Amino acid sequence: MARKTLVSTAAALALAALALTGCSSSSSSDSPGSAGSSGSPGASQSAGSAATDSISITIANGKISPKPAVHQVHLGDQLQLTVTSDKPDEAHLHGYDKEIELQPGKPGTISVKADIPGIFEFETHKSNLQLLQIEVK
Ligand SMILES: [Cu+2]
Repeated sequence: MARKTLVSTAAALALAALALTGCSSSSSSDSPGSAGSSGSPGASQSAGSAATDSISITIANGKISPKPAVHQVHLGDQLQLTVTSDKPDEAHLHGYDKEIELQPGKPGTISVKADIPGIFEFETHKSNLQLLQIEVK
């Protein structure tokens, strides 16, 4: 029950973040990060079916924010991982084997259906940072 509350709070936060960043369009918003409002620990759990879990990560000076964590994703959800790096890099979601090129200051998004259960790493290849892990179940 307490758990339910947490989950919906996280979902609400995720939604708020989504609304703020307008994430599906890569237009105009060229200021990454800001505000420090994101980063509820272990966020992005969604109740209900086939929700979208959106996670945004910023890499600056080799530092990742929010700090790497394990994100729980419901099997069958749509997962959206957005990364903004201050250097050219490559982000790779293991298990699903999805890769994107990152250009400095430009958000790159990987969008997959979370249909493979397990724990997978999301990392960068050039800077070799582990950005987060997803746990799909
Ligand atoms: Cu990799």
